[in-house]
Amino acid sequence: MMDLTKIRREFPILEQKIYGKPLVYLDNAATAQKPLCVIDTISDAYRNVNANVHRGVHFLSQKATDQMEAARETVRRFIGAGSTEEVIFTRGTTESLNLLASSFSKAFLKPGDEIVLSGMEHHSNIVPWQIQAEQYGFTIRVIPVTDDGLLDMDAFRQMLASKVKLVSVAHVSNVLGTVNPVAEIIAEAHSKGIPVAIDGAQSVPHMKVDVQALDADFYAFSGHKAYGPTGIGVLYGRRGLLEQMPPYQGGGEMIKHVSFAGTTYNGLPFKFEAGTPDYIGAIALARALDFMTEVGLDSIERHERELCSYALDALNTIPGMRIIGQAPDRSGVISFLVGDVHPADMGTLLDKLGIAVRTGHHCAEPLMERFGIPGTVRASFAMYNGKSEIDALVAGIDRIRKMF
Ligand code: 7TS
Repeated sequence: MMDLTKIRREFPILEQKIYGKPLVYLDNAATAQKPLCVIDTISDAYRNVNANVHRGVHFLSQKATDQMEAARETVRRFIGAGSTEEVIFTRGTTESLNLLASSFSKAFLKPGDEIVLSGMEHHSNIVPWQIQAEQYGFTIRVIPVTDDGLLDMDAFRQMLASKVKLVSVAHVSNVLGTVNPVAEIIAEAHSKGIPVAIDGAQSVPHMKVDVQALDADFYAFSGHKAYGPTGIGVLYGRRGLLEQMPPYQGGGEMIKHVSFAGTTYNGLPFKFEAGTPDYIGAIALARALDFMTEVGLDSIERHERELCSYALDALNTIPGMRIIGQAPDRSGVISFLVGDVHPADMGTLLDKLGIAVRTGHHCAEPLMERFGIPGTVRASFAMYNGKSEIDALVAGIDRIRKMF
């Protein structure tokens, strides 16, 4: 059992009052709040450790480098990667996917090739591929989404018959909460020799992820959604593939030797980390991941799933409630519409009650189009949310509904 009172004490922002009402923070899929240990780690690192990494002989530079590389090891362990050479620090999921799209396309994709995405992707797993498709002439195919908000796996299997060179899909949908069967997707693709990239932005904060057990070839996530700081994220990549891929950006750190006659690149993972990295962010991300480990990934997942089914039951009692996404296997994200109330109106009025939700298309416009809706209201949960907050949400929605 999770001790919610104890956990909530670690998150000072949750004590805030909004318009005189206790903050009910249900926008965790956008970003999670930070525990004191992460805030303190950032402060301590700037006070006591700060110096540029990987280039100084002096004491502080060594110390910062050691802590950054220890952070890489923490990430490796947390996601079950085989080697720290396979753990690339980026600015977040978006940069991880842009790096992947850019370098993978340059190395492996040509006109006539295909890649497979899904109809429930975040724009950051769509647009980077469209940009590269313009340059390299490959075709993007899309796994359809069923009425319940699941991937159409039969359609997916049929797509693999052709010239597919990569599959890239979300582990968990940021709109529907659907947990996609990524182990099955990876096994199916691998049986045809096709590598698979997973967008883990909405999974890593909520469940135990093991990239080797999944046999994923690439796995991307953001620190800020996993109780870590903004501006830091990770791209895991299988060594054999990363070695064949060209650098994403050029600059310091990513080179072995530079001359105007020609330049040689650094080894993994530094080949993909041009410029001064966010080493303070990396150190604080490691603290956030350790914090999650201390609380327990199993406990976090169990708690959030319980909260989600409690919320679904309660929301379904509201007249006019329409939940978008009915997957049996789901994570703590619930999108909904109520009667004719516009999502933006619902969000604005909930805010007046101190309840933070997100409204709109959630950077998944193709998915909105699929369901024929302009947007949704979305409540999303984290380890520190409790049933009383769901009760506040449900009471708030019911009150607002009656105003229309
Ligand atoms: N992929 C998924 C599945 C996401 O949910 C998000 C962010 C991203 C990628 C991009 O992550 P970033 O950290 O690089 O921005 N999703 C959301 C959201 O649902 N509301 O705000 C951000």
